[in-house]
Amino acid sequence: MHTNTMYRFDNFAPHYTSYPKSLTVSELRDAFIVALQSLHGKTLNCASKQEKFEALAWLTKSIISKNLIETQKQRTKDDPKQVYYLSIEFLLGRLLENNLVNLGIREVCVKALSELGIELDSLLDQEEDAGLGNGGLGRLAACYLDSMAAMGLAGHGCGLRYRYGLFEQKIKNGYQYEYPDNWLKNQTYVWEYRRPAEKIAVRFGGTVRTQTNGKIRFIHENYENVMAVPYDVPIVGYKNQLVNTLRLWSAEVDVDQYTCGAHGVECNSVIYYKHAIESLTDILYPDDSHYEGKILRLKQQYFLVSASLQSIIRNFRMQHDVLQELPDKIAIHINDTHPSLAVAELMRILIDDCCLGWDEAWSLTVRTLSYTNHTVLPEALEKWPVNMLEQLLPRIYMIIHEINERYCRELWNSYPGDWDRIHSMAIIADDQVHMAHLAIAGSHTVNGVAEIHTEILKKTVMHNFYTYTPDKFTNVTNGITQRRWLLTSNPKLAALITDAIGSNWIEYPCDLAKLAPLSKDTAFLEDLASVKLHNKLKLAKYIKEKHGIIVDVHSIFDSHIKRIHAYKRQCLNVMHIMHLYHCLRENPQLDIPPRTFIFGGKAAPGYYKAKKTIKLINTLADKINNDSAIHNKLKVLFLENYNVSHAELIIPASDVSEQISTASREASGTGNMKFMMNGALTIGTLDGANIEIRNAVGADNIFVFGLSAEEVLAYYRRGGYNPWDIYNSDLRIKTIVDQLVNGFFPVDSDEFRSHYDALLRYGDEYFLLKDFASYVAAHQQLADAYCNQNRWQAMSLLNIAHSGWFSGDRTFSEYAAEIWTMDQPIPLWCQCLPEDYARVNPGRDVNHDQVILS
Ligand code: 26W
Repeated sequence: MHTNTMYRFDNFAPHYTSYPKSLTVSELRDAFIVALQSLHGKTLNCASKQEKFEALAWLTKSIISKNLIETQKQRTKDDPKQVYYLSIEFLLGRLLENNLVNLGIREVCVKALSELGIELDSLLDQEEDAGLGNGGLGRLAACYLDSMAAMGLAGHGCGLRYRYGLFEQKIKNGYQYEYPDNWLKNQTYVWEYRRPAEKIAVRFGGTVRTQTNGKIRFIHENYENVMAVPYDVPIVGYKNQLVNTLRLWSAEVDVDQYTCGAHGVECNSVIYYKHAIESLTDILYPDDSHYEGKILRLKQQYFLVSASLQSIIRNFRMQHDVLQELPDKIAIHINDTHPSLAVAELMRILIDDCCLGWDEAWSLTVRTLSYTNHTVLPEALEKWPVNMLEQLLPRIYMIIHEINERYCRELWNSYPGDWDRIHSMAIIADDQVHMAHLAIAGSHTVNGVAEIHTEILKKTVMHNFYTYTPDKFTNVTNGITQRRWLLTSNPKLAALITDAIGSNWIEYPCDLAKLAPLSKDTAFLEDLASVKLHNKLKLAKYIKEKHGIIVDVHSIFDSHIKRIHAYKRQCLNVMHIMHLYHCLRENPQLDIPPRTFIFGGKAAPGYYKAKKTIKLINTLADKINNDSAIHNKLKVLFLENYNVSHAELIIPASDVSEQISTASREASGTGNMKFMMNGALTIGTLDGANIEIRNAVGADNIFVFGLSAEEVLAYYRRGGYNPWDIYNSDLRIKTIVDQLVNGFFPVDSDEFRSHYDALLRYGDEYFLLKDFASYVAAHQQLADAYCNQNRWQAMSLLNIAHSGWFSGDRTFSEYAAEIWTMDQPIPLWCQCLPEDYARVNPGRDVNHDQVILS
């Protein structure tokens, strides 16, 4: 689908022009002083760093505000199709620098502040990360917001304004401890606009009765209203004066319903109610892999969906008289199943509030909604108990019930008598509501996030749905924003690239391919190496300050940063390090390039084994870092409280990117793309987007190992394999596995028993032992390659050169053209014609190899 769409549209010149076309250094400097005065009543000398940060953010926001107003005026006039991206997570990280870059005033700002004796970087560090997400899914949503704004399309996010984001991780004695992430210390977020006038009532509980007056009406009564108050966070387009919004909903008490004295409610009870209701949006669930049937989570999901859809339809009706135009003017995207109640809520609004009949409402609903799946892990698939839904959302449950009845009837017509198939596809089965089934039935398009992932969906998890409606299914490989992950977070590399090929790549990331011929230019490769060294020094400084550990900046910086999960196999990495350590202990003179292994990531608080993995990494780090016998050839670090800002520091400084999930388990991965774009080389399995990265960069410029997805799935079908065979035949493995429990580590002998048992007693579900030998071999190849620095730098450059495909701009233009069918011209993400693209991208023909599972 990528091939035909990206060249189809003419270039799109945004016609929005306004401030800050030409902001001078002195204007900005003076405005900053004024901002500091008005916000804090302070002069420069008396203000703290935090106050200076707030003043700069406030000033930046005032510039954004003008553009926001202009954008909205223009949109009201043009009435373009709007897309709403519904997601329970948006992992924004910090916004100040990104906003300055996107406004095109970062350099002016650096100069203005330096005239006042202030370093911009020191202010940037004051901003709290907005950590409203667990990991990949939330960060992807944030990247798409950036792409949508940069490409000038009317696309908005809808999410929740959690009072506390993903927990703050502290490591004590090697263990993870969780603390509340109090990111809204001052109660407000510098970037948001609170919009109480646009609040929406969301109904919970109560009963439904029918009223027949010629036409059946459903009357919902005795419910409890929770007010959803929107806070809009502006999303700034890249140098196009355009601002979209991320609307975050916060739960508040309906003051009219519960004023003191009214309804016999005591003042104390009001406070109690207020607390109970407002706690709805207090916390982000800290789990990205396990479905848990917690009622608060279901409440959050409905709250997000109901507030967003009511507000979308309200705005639509203010501008349009004909409801039937809804799918032409609005696209609503469901980011994983968490907002899939949108199917039933849209039906409710269309039937109960807008008085449409079922068939018409259903047609509009399906034509408006689309759904992305982000995981095939069976334990992550959401299913809500029928009685919970029925009690909490009685009207919504009635609608789901009806959707299910009709859907099953339809299936019966296609597969008469095939009960097993119908049961496997039903929306309600075994007293549970299957959210993915609801999302598939109620959407016009369903997509996976990497080619192999989509294939696996079609062949396994969603096979029956695919057979039934093959045209609904498509793939859209994930992407990341080059503006944050290269231009902003790696300014030295960005400048080097711009010097070499011009700045076109910022808007047309496939232009990066023009770097490829420079892989033969030794002088350029040396410049590339010095940029990496600069970034490594910066990270080393942070490590020294934060963790008191000195690392060798000439060692290989090998990073494994992501949520801690068995399928992501941090333990396989640990096993390899244990193996290297063993080799060095046996032979301290062993000639290997020195390595610094960097880990970062959070474990879900209830995920016992993942938390033990953190303890294992830290225990190994203590042992290795304090062993003088190995002459500093190995260092291991676990960086505390991994978040977006840490990723921005680690990725530009890394030589190697660990993407070693058990094949078939990682839907896509997006960290892999960020590393690639920053010139790190991937060591990885043929899983998720790694496959497409290999296609893009060529097999010589990536270190691939391990079982293929097909092999893994075949083992699963057969019930696994016998790990003892490997344990007994490979002494390296036996040594390491025994070390987990034989007193090698100075911990209780049962400390890592669960890891030992998972490998041997419980069949090594994630194939660590099976993939170990080929992982070690790939690491050996990697070490050999690193010893030839010229070759290494050339490989690194080719990774950067071929990373343009993984820009979120490309992903987003696929969504916009093929799924949301936007009516605006969709801007190009790539300027070259297909044949030119193939020429500058020898590894990746635009009609590249398809991933097909047999
Ligand atoms: C029910 C609890 C729950 C919560 C979140 C289950 C599953 C999730 C997400 C699907 C987890 C997630 O973040 N998935 C990741 O999505 C990324 C963006 O598409 C992919 O790159 C990752 O491979 C995928 O794990």
